[in-house]
Amino acid sequence: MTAQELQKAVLRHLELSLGKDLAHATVYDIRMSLTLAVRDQVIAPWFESTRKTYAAQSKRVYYLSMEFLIGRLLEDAVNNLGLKQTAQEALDALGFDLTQVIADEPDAALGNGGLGRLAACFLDSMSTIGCPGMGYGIRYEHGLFRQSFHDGVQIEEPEDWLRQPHGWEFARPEAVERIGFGGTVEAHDGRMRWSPADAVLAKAHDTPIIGWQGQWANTLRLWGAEPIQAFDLEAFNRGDFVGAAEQEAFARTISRVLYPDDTNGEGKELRLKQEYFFTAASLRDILRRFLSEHDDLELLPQKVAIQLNDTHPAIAGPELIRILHDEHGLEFDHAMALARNTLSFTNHTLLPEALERWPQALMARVLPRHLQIIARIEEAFLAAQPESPVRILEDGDVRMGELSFIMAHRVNGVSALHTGLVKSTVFAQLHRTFPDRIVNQTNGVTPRRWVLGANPRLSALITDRIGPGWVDDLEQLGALEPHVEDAGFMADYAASKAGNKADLAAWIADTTGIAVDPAAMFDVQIKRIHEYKRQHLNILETIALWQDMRANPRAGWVPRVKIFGGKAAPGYVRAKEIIRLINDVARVINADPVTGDLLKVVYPANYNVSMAEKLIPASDLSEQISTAGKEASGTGNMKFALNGALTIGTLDGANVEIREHVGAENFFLFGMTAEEVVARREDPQHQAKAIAASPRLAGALKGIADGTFSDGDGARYAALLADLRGHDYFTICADFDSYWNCQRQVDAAFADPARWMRMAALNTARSGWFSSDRTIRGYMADVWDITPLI
Ligand code: F58
Repeated sequence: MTAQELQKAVLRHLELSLGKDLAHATVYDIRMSLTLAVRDQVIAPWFESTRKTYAAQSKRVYYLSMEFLIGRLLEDAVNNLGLKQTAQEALDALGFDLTQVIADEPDAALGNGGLGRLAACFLDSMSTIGCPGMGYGIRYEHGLFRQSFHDGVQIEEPEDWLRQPHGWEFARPEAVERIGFGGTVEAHDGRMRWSPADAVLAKAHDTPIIGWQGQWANTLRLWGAEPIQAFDLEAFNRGDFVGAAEQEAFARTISRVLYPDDTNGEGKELRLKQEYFFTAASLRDILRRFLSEHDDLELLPQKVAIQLNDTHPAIAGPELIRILHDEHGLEFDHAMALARNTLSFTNHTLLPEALERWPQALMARVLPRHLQIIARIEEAFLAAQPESPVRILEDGDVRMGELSFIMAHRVNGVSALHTGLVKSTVFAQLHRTFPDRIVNQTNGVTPRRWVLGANPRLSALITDRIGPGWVDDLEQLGALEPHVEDAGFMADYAASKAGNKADLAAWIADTTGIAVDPAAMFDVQIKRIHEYKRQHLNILETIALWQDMRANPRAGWVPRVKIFGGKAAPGYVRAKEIIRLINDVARVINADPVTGDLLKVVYPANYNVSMAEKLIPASDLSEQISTAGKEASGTGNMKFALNGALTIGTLDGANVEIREHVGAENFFLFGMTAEEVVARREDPQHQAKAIAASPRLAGALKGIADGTFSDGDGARYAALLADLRGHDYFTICADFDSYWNCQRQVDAAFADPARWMRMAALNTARSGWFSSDRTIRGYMADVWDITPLI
C-alpha cells in the first residue's frame, strides 16, 4: 500500500465512517479514520487464516484469561503490517503527526499487571507464529482504575476507555450465549438438569490480532454482558422506572469493571459470576465451532486445547464435564477424562492470598450443579488415589488451584525457579501423584511491541547492523555480540540510549514539572505496588543515599534519578502507605538544594502499558528486587534487559535465567536466595539484628520516624515502621545492606561509561531468548501439541 492509497483510505473513512470533513477533523477523527483504514488491511489475512485453519482441520488453542492488558493497538498493527513509514507520510500530507495520532488512542487496560500483559504478548506471538487460536476474556466497560495522587495519596477513579467507540472491534450481535446462575438441580430420566434462576446474555466482540508482516491473524473475543430483555415493560408502565431497569443493571454489572482486588463479600460473588460468565460463554462457543467441524466428541482433545490462565477460568473443568455428561450424555468418568485431556493450567503465583478459594455456600448458591460436579471430581480422584491427602473441598471452601491441577493434563509454572517451587510447595503432593504433569514455560515478551515499537532508535541500529530478521527471530540478537568490540557501534548504541533519555526527561518535565538531568542514571522500578516487590526497600535505600549525600555532598556521587511507577490495589492499605511514602520522600528530596541534581525522585501517576513503553527504552537500571521466592517470573525484567538496562536484582523468578543468559558479570546480584529467606525467617529477631548491624538502615528508618518526610508527623508511617522493625516478613531489613552495597557497585560501573554501555549492549545481544515467540513455541510443543500453520 502506498502513502497515497492510505491517505485516500483515511479520507474515505473520515467522510463515510466518521462523517467529518478534513477542514474540521480533530486528532481523534484522524486516529479513528486511520484505525479503520488499517483495520481494513487486517481483514484479508484474518479471513485467510480462518480458511486455512478450517482447511487443515487444525487443532486450535483457546487462551482463557480474565485479563488482557493490551494497551494501544494502532502502532502495533501499523508496525506489523509494515506501514509505519507509509502512515507517517499519509498523515503528514493531511497535516497530522503520526506520533500524536498514535498517542490519542486510550489504553485498553483490561488487566492488572503481569498476568494480563503476558496474555497480550501471547496473542501477538500466536499470530506471528501462525498458531491457530483465540483469546477469550471479558469486555470490561471500565478497565483498571485511573490513578492520581492527592498530597501523595493514591486516588482511584473509574477508567472510561469505551467512552469513545473502540475502533478495532467488531460487535457480533448474532454470537450470543445465554449464561445462567443460581436455581435448582433435578434428576430427569437419569440425568441431572440444572434450571438456573437468573440468566444474562454474553455478547461477543471480536478484535483481530495481526501478526508480524501480516501473515496471520487470530481473534481476541471479549464477552460483554447484556440483559435477556432490555427492560421490564410492565413495571415501566406501572411507573416503577427503577424496578423496570433492574434486570438490565444486574446483567451489565457482570462486565462493568475489572477487579483490582476482591476484599469484600459482595465483590466476591460478582467475581465468581464474572469468572463463570466468560468461561461458560467461551466453552459454548468452542464446542459449537468444534461440532460444526467434527461429529465425534472423542476428538475433542485432538482438536481443541484450552489454556487456563491461572485459576480464574478454573470452573471450565466442571462446566465442560456438565456439558459432556449432563447435556451430551457421556459417562461421568469419560467426560472427566475428555475434559482433562483438553485443559491445561498455568500457575502465576505462590502467594497464599492469591490462591483462589470459593466458599462452598457461595458456590452452592451461584453454581449449584457445578458444586455437585466438583464433589464428584474429588470422589473420582480419591477413588484412584486413596492415599492422597489432597482435597478440593476443604474447610468449607472450594480450592480452585487443586481443582485446576486435577482437571488439567499439563500444569505449568512461568520460570524455572517458580516451576521448581510449584513442585516443591503449593502442589507438592499432587506432583508426587502426577510426576509428569508439571512442566516449565518461562515467560517471554513480544519484541514487536517492546523493542520495535517502543524503541525505534535501538531497532534501527540493530537492523542496520544485523538485518531485520531479529523481529520474529529474536535470538538473532546474538549476532550483535561481536559489534560490542566496535567503537562505532558502541557510540551509536550509547547515542540511542541518550536520545531516549532526553525524550523521557522532556516528558517528565512536562507531566510532573520536575527537571531531571538526562546524563544522570535513570533508575527505574515500575510494576504493581506490593510488599513482596519491595518498593519500600528501594525508597529506604534512596533515603539512606540522600542522607549520605547531604552529609558529604562533594564525595563524587553518581547522579541518579529514581523513577517509580505503579498502582496499588485500592484495598491494600500497606501498599498505599508505600505509595505515599515514595511521594513524601520525593517532595523533600526534590526540593533540597544541597543534593540538587545529584538525586531526584519521580513518580508519574497512572502507570500503564503506554507509560512503560516510554520508560523502559530510556532506563539505565532495572529494579527487580522482590523477596526471593515470591515473584513467579516477572516480565518487565525481560523488557528492560532487551532495551539495554542493567538489572539490579535478587535470585527470583526469571531474574535467574536472565542472569544466566546475559552473564553474571553483566547483572547486579544481591540479597538472600529463596532458601536463605526461609531459613532467616526462623529467627524472630532477623529484622532487629539487621537494623542493629546497619547504621545506614537505622538512619533511614529514623528519618521516616522523626517526620522528616511528613511535615514532622511522626505517626504517619508508624504502622509501616512497626512492621519493618517487628516482623518484616519480606526481609527488607535483612537484605538492606546487601542491596546498598550492590547499588554502590552500580554507581562504580555507571561512572565508567564505556564499561556500562558495553554491559548494556551485551544485555541486548544476549536476551533474545526472552521472546514470547519462544514461550509460545514451548507451549505448542509441550502443552498444546499443535504445529504452526505458517
Ligand atoms: C504475575 N501475576 C506474576 N497476577 O506476579 C509475575 O511474576 C508473572 O511474571 C506474571 O504474572 C506473568 O506470569 C499477576 O500479574 C495478577 O495480576 C492477579 C490478577 C487477579 C487478582 C490477583 C492478582
